[in-house]
Amino acid sequence: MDNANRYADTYNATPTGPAHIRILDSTLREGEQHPHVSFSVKQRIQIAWELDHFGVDQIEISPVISRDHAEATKTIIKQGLAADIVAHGRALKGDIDTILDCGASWCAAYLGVSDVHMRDKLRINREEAVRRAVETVEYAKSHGLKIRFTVEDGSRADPEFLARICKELKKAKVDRISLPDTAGIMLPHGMRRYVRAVRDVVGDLPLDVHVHNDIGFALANAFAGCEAGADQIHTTINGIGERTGIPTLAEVATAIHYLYKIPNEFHLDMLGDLSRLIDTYTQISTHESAPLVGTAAFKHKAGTHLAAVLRNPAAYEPIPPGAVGNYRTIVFGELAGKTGAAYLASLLGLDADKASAERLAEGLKTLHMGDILDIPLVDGAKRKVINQTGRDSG
Ligand code: HCA
Ligand code: CU
Repeated sequence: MDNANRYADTYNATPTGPAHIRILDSTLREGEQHPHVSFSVKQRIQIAWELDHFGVDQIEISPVISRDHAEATKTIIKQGLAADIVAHGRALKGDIDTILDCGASWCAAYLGVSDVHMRDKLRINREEAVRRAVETVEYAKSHGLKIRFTVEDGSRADPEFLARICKELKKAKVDRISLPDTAGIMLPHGMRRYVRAVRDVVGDLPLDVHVHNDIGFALANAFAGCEAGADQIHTTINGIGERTGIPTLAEVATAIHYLYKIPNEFHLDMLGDLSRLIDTYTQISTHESAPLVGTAAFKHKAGTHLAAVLRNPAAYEPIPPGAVGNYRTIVFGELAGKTGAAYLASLLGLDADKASAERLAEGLKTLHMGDILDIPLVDGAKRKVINQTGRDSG
């Protein structure tokens, strides 16, 4: 079978694009900032194990929220997972102390650097912000921690001030800087400029991108940021987070593998189960048309689509559903057409000649939405219908 995506791949090719993109998953930190989401300690530990097995590079959790978060952080750190456990807190010595108390080796500290955050949230001036940022990094480093510093709301900060604080962070030997789009206001080309502006002042210091989805650009912005020199994207399972959240683990990992074609060791086939696990623990059900993991992500309805998919699923699918732990479904409803009808008959063990397939298709047209049958498409059945309609399986 030829590769149906090959010309699209040519358009997508990024000859100077990122050689490697890492994933930090923040389901246990940003994810718990989603309304009504709060995992139990046991659930946090299980989620950390699953994320580690999936193959993310870093797992973020905030021990400073409560005693129970600190307990989960300590226990997760003791598991000796392959992923770094990044303990997240404010740019305050007290938060670093809590993090140290958990036995962490990696931490992340955040501080608002936009005028609106400094003036109306923190009530500090620029000098104070620089002082706090530098002090926090020096304090963490002096205690042997690796530290990522987040210039919160950086996309809305005065670029001159942003450059200054990033320069100071580098001087203080910060290990990474996270460039967030905290209010979800960026466009992909704006995100590129934002990352490049910081890249220009910090040289080869590794940069993360943490982008919110308020207007729906988060996924595009995350990759735009990586094309401009960041090397780590923040995700959560199902994209949960403050307000409309951040890019989903499924979308980011799948894009790294299938679109950017960057070598990786992600277990993409865990994505469906991971999504359902978080649905269960949060009691928030993922929308059926959620990319990759939604129940409709590989569901085909229109007769023309069914006819094509029965011969070659690549006609209407970007990747095989099993690769991301999902499955293909055929909808037998008013749009199924003759091919769909013949296929349905074959599934029921009936021999449908042309005339009865047409009659069945007419009957399907009278179905109401509630009567529609969703049937997972299996390979054996596919071959049957192809024989029946006299088609070559190609
Ligand atoms: C927050 C801030 C943050 C931090 C991101 C990061 C943001 O919600 O408290 O640490 O990389 O969106 O700016 O999530
Ligand atoms: Cu955030």
